[in-house]
Amino acid sequence: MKKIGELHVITDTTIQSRFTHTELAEMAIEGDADTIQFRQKDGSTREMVESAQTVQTVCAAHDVPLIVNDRADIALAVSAAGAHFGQDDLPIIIGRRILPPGMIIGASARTEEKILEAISEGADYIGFGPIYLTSSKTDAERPKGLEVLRQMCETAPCPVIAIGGITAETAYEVIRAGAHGIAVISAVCAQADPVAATQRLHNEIQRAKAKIGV
Ligand code: TZP
Ligand code: MG
Repeated sequence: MKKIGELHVITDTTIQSRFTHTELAEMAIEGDADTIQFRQKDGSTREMVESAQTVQTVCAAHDVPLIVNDRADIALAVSAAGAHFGQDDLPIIIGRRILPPGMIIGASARTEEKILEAISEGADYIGFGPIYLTSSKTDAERPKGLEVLRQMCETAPCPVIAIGGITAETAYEVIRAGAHGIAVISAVCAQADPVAATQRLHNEIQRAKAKIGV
């Protein structure tokens, strides 16, 4: 099984404009994020490749995996560690066919059936959410809550990365519910001090893991 990080910081330049993707990646890594996800929904492919390439340079310098959201072509173009696909993106089975076998593939799945389907098609981890209310994703579903997360973590034969409205106040309970890790946007990108915010999330994950004994 591939090693999947526990603190995925998703760089976002739509909910804030103070920092670039690369600056956010640098700060998140300084705060001990162990995975960076590049998520950019608009702009030209050329811009996206250039931006993802500078993020990849930072990630590679620190030996932190970069996962590219939605775009297998950009993940390949910048030699990212992985790609993450939602239910409307490239089917996992096709991603697995066109991406190198060593590449991490993450899949967003919201039901038990979709989780098992994604894993059978070759996903290495599942992104599950939103756990709480979020304003960072325009078409987010209703929050699933901790109890559904707990059930999904029991079902999933792979690491589950919880996403959606997770903060330093809730990271602990999310990990205690069984999530392998968390993915966040606003809890880092929209904070006054993204380095300190990442560090706090990291500490909360460690505190919960120590309690569980993993
Ligand atoms: N997918 C489900 S919720 C979400 C995504 C991309 C947004 C997460 O952002 P935040 O700010 O951590 O709630
Ligand atoms: Mg997507």
